[in-house]
Amino acid sequence: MNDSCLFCKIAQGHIPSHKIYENDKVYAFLDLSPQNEGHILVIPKYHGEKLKDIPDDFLSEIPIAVKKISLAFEKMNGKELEYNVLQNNGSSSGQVVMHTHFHIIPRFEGDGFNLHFAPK
Ligand code: DGP
Repeated sequence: MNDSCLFCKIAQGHIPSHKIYENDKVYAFLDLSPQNEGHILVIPKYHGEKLKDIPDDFLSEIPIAVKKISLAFEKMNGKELEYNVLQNNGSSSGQVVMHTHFHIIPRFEGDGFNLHFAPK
């Protein structure tokens, strides 16, 4: 963990967040600037800027956490959560917070949200 990193501080509870899920390797919380209702961030409890910096034993927990969160949503709401998982890797891809994180962006029929990756 890095004392000057925003997401390290959040994972350690030094900065408040709305926790969604946690285990010894990952922390998941609501995004402060949601792209859609219920936008969640999942981060490793290991400080590394980019995907390549994260040890496999932390990284491998991320998709498992995504699955657990989606199943918890389904159990609570009686319907399946549909979503995009997005990881901005590097500033030119849109990464602003330099602690590796994965966005879970819930999707709803007709929400008008348009993810497109083709260069302009
Ligand atoms: P990215 O552009 O991929 O680096 O996304 C960073 C995300 O982090 C962005 O969607 C907003 C979110 N964020 C930034 N600061 C905070 C914060 O202090 N708390 C929470 N919960 N989310 C934050």
